[in-house]
Amino acid sequence: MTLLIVILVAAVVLTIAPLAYTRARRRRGPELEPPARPVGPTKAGTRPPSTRPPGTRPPGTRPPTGRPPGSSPSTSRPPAGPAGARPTGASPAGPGRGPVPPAEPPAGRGPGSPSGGTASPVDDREATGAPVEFPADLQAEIEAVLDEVEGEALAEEEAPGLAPPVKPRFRDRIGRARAVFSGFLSCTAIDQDTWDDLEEALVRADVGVTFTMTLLDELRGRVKAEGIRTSQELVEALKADLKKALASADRGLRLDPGETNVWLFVGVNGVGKTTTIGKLGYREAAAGRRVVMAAGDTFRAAAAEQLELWSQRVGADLVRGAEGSDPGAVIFDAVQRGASRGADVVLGDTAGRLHTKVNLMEELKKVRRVAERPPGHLTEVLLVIDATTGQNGLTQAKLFAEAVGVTGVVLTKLDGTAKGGIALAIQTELGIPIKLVGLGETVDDLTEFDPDEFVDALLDE
Ligand SMILES: Nc1nc2c(ncn2[C@@H]2O[C@H](COP(=O)(O)OP(=O)(O)OP(=O)(O)O)[C@@H](O)[C@H]2O)c(=O)[nH]1
Ligand SMILES: [Mg+2]
Repeated sequence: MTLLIVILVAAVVLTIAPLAYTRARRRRGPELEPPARPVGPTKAGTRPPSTRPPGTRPPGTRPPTGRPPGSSPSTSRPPAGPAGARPTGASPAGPGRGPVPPAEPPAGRGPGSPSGGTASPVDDREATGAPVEFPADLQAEIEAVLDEVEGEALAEEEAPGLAPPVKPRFRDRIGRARAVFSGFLSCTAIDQDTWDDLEEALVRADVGVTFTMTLLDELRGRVKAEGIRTSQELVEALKADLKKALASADRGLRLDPGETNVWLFVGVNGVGKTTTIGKLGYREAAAGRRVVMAAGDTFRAAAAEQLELWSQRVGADLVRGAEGSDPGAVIFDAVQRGASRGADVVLGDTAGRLHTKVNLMEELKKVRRVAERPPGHLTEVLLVIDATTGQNGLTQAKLFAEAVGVTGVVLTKLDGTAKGGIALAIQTELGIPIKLVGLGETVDDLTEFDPDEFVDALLDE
């Protein structure tokens, strides 16, 4: 009897055990199958989605080995756009012109995904896409394998760089400003008409009345003193005077090695701050520097989205906040992120402000104070001025310089205006060096301000 009972129990155990094992396997899924991961912009403090195939991450975007500390503004890395994230052509168009790279499917193998196999009708959690739970030891193993795979992909991705931007020539871009001087340049002798033509050209170029008068007086003096007789000699004397007026000791952008340099961009609405950050970020990344972009213009969501497009193109980290959130907090978080990633420079965007709104200027002062706080190392506050606004730019420069201190000017849209003379007014009246010039909307169209090249482009036939 006892023997019969033992045989029966053994038979039952042998039948049930394989069934139970099979069910357990179905519930867990295949070994090392990762859980579905979220997609979209990642919050600092969470693991970013592993959506990138190898070879698609631009340089300067290696994720930290540990997980970043939590912060309120969200941070994102460029998505794995197959082409959009890494321009290779010599003259890529700026964001907004080309299509936005499509978002890639999440790495987690969700239901119906090609690599995830077919959803098992046996397990409804898989069929509905509900997260699959893993035992702690298995989860650790999964993380280790994913880290290894991602590490290999990064090593591959960081090798190639961005194609350096192609420097535009002033002469090719400032046709409208050149045209203003055509009457003066066609003079064949030095007579009253010549002086009238020159005065008119300087005024139309928006050099400013004060500077125009000073310049004309000085030239008349030189004509007498140096015995200048031909119009050609007069043009050469004018060029020399203009170059002297624009000569400035320091036009370089300060970037201290080993520091989390912060460059803030300020200026009124629509002057080109965000576009300049995009172009400059591209240039810095192409030179092998790690760039973080901070969407400090929190007044409208579109501003952060515009910067996000640029960050994707450049391969820079982006830190942004919710619409209407504190811009200082965004800059703070961007600096922290830059420091933790060993970034060379944080490019801080700010809202376009009307200089008449004192409270907005106060906010900008606050942003500056945040940017100065270690580990932040504020090395540039660049005032972006739209050259088409002419003398109005001078008023802006005065107000911004008073409020936040300005280390240099970026003069944008010089390609579409006759009023390039504002460059002279800013430098001669305020003593603020023009450091960069925008000569168009694409990523290539930002260049250092070379006064000699500028003056020659204006006045050479
Ligand atoms: N032609 C030309 N257009 C430019 C240049 N720089 C910027 N732009 C254009 O100017 C427009 C405004 O540029 P944004 O970068 O959005 O200006 P912003 O200062 O950030 O504007 P807000 O965010 O509204 O304060 C965009 O259409 C740019 O493409 C330039 O150097 N030349
Ligand atoms: Mg902007």
